[in-house]
Amino acid sequence: MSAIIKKVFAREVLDSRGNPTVECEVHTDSTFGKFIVPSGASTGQFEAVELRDGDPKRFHGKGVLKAVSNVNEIISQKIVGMDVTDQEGIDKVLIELDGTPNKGKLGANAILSVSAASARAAAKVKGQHLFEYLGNSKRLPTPLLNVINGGKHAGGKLAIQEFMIVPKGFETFREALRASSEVYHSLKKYLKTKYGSSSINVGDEGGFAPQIDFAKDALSALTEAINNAGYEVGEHFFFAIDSAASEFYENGKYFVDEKYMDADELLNYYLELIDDFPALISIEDPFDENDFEAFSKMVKKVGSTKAIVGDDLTVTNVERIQKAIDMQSMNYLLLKINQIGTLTEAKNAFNLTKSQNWGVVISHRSGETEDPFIADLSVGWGAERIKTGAPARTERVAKYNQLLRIEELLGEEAKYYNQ
Ligand code: 2PG
Ligand code: MG
Repeated sequence: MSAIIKKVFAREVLDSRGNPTVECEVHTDSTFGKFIVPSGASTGQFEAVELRDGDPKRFHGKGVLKAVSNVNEIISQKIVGMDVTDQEGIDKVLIELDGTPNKGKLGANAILSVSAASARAAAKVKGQHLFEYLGNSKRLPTPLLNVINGGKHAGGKLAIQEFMIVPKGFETFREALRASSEVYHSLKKYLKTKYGSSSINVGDEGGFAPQIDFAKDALSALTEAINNAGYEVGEHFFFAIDSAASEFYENGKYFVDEKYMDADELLNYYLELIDDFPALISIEDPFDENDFEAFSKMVKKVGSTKAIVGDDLTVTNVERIQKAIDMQSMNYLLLKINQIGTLTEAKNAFNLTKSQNWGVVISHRSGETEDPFIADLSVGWGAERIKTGAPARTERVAKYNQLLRIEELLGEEAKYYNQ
């Protein structure tokens, strides 16, 4: 089967929030691969640029026709004729063609659409499943399921953006997902009884967006839900949070749980939360994205037992990850391919993180699509964890369902991380 790229074509489609995004198809003579680019809301200041048209007459300025035309008119000319299995070569051309440090010229959305669609097409050319093409690992990641949405992903007062359940006490991914779905539904029942029916409206990532004001009440609700579903906190389920703290940081102060705090006070706040909820095993972006120092203090305090995860801090960018290594600011990377724009650069970020024996969470965005690419990526690369929302809403479930299929395909060889 010829591996030569014959056509590269992009179009504007919608994401899960109803905003436009880029879908790209990369064709060879006999097959093609496609990819739809996701989009964040609590985006890090140092992420690669998502190119938007800014034309107020279309999609309130959010159109992506420029990015689409950059694929169709500029990128395609350089990529057509290349070997689709040469991922590094393709990504190198994309990076050089853009020529800026933040992909601001062509747009990381344009660039990533081609990079990831190429991988899909290449897997087909080689007759492999995407996860096999991407890497050799056969482990299924532990999911972090975001079942209570706060911050920018919901309309309530909860400052902390994500309250996640982590099913660790299970033999297989399928069992872990089943139990998580049970907890999700038992949470729905609990929230409705305790906080009223408007509390079961959902946020951007499919988790409930209840009128809860304090983080400890959200974690207590998770505890109740887990117990009511017949499971034990600290045995079957653990907790993870994503503070996305840059979103509630202004002029040197963080506003959480109706209080203004400086970085030291916020650190104490987290330590108390951990004391009250020892099953809280992972804290993402606990401080502002520029405060490597505060992250580092947190690692010193709890890093031997807790995952301190860099997302907005490191934005899947090797330079920022290197700074986090130099300052020992984290011990887990949140990896989002659209933060950096090509698979090769995302892989470099992964490898650099692994050189420290740190863990990796492969993550969705709050604006997602039906594309399950990151499910395959998490298995192929062997990431310990995946973060892809609640076990509800198709753009989230698409990834979990793909992991079920992969686990089935791997049969005896499949292993569930339980990390
Ligand atoms: C995050 C993500 C995904 P967003 O902060 O980790 O949950 O949110 O895509 O809005 O940046
Ligand atoms: Mg985050």
